[in-house]
Amino acid sequence: MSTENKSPKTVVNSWNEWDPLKHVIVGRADGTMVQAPEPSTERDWPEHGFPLGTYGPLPREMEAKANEQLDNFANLLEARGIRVDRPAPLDFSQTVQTPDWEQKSMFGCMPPRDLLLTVGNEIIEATMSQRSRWFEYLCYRPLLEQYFKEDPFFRWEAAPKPRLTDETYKADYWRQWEKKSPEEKEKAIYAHDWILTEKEPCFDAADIGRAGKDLFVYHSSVTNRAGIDWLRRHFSNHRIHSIWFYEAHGFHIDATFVLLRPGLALSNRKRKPLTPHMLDFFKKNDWEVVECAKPALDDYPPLSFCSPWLSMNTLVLDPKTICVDAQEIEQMEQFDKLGFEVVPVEFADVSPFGGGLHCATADVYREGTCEDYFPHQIEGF
Ligand code: ABU
Repeated sequence: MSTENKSPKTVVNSWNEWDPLKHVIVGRADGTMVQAPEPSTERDWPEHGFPLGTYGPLPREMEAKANEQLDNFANLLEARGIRVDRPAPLDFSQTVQTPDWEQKSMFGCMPPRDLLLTVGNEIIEATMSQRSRWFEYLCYRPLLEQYFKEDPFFRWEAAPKPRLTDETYKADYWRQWEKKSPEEKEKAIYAHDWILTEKEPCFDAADIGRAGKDLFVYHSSVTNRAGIDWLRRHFSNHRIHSIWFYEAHGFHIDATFVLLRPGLALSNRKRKPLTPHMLDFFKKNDWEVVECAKPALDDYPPLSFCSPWLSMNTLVLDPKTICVDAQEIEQMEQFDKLGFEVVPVEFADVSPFGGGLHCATADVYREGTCEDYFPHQIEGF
């Protein structure tokens, strides 16, 4: 598992979340930080040594456990004949800056899915919307350079780097949020009144669910309308569906609404879709949308910004085989009943490093072509 070339035949190709997986990137936990405060993010975990305003590397023993689980996962995939590449971590504790701002720390490179969006023979580096993650693409450059040399058809793209000045964020958003009454918070959820303004396009790649011609994009706290508009113009041969859910400050579609195989999607049992017509759209195209099982955890694990809904954060190896966090007994049982071969993967220690099995991976190659799984479109969705 190095960035060295193990297979001379790199081909970038992946159109959806389920075709047979043959080549994937698996992240690393090395040096991951509790990020320094920035307009979009403030960590406040006093009971675990990081009160508001403080930052620093996640404890070394946590990092070692997470890396062990990531390495084991990579080995498991390789044993199934899947090529695995790994990113090159940086010193994430360093201060970074652009002409517009200085940020006291970076984040890490555990979740490649957040940054890399593969659509067909193209990989896009997402804009990201946090200053601490602005330079994260550098961890993947050795791999992307390699793919570019090896695959003459690989389209290497980067979305416009956002300025991320104070104008990208609503002023004093978090203080104002704390002052809101429950009714006002409810109203904000329905209005998707999140921290990003529409100053410039912003999106995380993990907000996009891929189903051939149709791409579903979560209008979340890290993806704004301008970001969705940029994706719509960029993927002009695709249909981009902007969706959102009942969740304050939700982010990333892969713990909220997961496309499992043609005709089957998994929906979060708490974060209901708020987009009009969304469920009708799936029904009209003969897709079954099932509610996920009860997650193993009741709350966020220590030092993790990821929710218990990582229970849904799974990696489909092919339409019949799915990797699931081994602690998610009920979710595994549900997948079993839905006809999947379930591959349990010990992964609970990875959560504080930015996600679950889907987050921890980015597709490079899945067999298959661009298909139309939704021939019946609905006006306005
Ligand atoms: N990156 C997926 C995490 C999303 C969530 O915690 O709900």
